Amino acid sequence: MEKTLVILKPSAIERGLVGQILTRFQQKGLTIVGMKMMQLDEKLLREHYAHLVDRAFFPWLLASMMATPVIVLCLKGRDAVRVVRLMTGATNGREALPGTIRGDFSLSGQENIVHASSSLEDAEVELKRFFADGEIYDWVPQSTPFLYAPDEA
Ligand code: IDP
Ligand code: MG
Repeated sequence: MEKTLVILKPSAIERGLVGQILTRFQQKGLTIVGMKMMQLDEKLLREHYAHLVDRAFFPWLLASMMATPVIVLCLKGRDAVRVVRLMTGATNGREALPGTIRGDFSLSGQENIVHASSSLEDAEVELKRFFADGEIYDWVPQSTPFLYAPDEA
């Protein structure tokens, strides 16, 4: 089973969307195997957003991501990385399709509610970045036979 990282960004925390977003992932059948609140700092964000540090908007992104504590999630499921990206929608909330998290909750390219790992390789690196050893609980739900066929689980 794949694992992926989701961050409920300050835009989700400040707007009181945490419950609705968690509900979406749970309704889909994804398993929460890690979850905690943490305050991000500049050092960690420069690693996490290394591909964006030279962009003019990076100082705004930094401030935005440090504005409140965030909630980090590790979600587990079949093809979880791709499934969660589909549920997240396009980066810019104005372009994201209705039905996606960004499409339903955001009008912004920056204040776009959630981060989700974009590939399996990124997910592995990002989960190590945000979770310490012992903070991910690899439990198997009793409902697994009602979520997957035998060859999917
Ligand atoms: P992603 O979050 O959809 O993977 P990335 O290109 O990796 O998109 O960008 C990371 C984050 O940086 C975005 O989620 C958004 O918060 C912010 N960002 C990306 N592009 C812009 C922009 O053009 N203006 C402002 N913020 C941006
Ligand atoms: Mg990205």
